[in-house]
Amino acid sequence: MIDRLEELQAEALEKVSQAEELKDLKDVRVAYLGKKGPITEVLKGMGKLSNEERPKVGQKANEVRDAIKDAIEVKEARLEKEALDQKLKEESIDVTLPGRSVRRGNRHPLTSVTETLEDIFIGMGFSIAEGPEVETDYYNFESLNLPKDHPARDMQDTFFITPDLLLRTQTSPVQTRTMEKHEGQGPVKIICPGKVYRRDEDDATHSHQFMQIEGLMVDKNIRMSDLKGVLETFVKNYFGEEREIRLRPSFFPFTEPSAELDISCAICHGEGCRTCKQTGWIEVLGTGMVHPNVLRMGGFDPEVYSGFAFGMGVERLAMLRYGIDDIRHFYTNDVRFLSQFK
Ligand code: 2U9
Repeated sequence: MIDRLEELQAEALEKVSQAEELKDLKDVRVAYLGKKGPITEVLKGMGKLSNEERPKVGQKANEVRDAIKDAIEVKEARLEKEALDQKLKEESIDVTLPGRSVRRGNRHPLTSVTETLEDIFIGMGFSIAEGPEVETDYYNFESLNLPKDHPARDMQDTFFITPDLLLRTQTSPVQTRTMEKHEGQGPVKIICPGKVYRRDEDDATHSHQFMQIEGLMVDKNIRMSDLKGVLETFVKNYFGEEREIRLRPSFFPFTEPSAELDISCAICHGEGCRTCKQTGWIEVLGTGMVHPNVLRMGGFDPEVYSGFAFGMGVERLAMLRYGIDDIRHFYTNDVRFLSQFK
């Protein structure tokens, strides 16, 4: 029996040394060490042996089993390592190859200009207020001192949805709504950025949909000098320290007195050129002291409170800053245009 065991060991070790794949080793393990294998058979037959022989055969069987097991494990480890080395060799990555660069997008110029404007006014203590783009006749017109027969309410200028519902023509309704929420208590200090709609024919300077930022400050003792200080700070921040401002009388139904704010032309420095139409000045926004009727409709007592408001078109401000000559560039999504604002 001892001889048979030694024979089996030699046979198994030979097969282990010939094994080329992990699968071959698995076969050897099943064939020699498995439940139905020859060594198990030997161990099962030990009952028939004499008391003297039994321990010797038992010990030998264990030795043979351990030797085969060890040989399989050593070979297994070697084959696994070889397989891994081979895999690493085949799948090696050249880390020195330059990567494929991803094209980075950028904010839409109207978004970045809006954010710049917001930052400037937030820096002066204003908060941002938003409201619906579909408005009622009351908030868009009536509450802003635009009575029923006012030409701005003409069907020609406004997108009406029903006789009482329309697409807002300015962001001013947001300001009346905010005033109402304050229930007659100041201060109100807000800017309202957002889309507005007008029944204009689209051309280089007009669009039926555009963006506005309007501002409103209401408190006790607000004067025209506050208006001028805030707007001058805004102009110097947005257009540059060297820009001068001037206020030119104008008319809006919701402000009294009303004015247009001009900035000095950066191209000709006041000499007169094509950009400023030979005037030396460029119109930037409309402004004025809030009309007493508008304060009253917003829930504020015009005997106690006063305020100023202003409104500007974001596209126009972006066009002035970047020298863009056609408003339609903002809406046609030509990447050659958009990617210049990184
Ligand atoms: C309330 C009271 C007053 C907002 C104002 C302007 C003057 C103005 C235009 C600029 C170019 C609109 O985009 S544009 O076409 N806006 O000139 N807007 S004062 O006045 C208000 C707003 C709300 C309660």
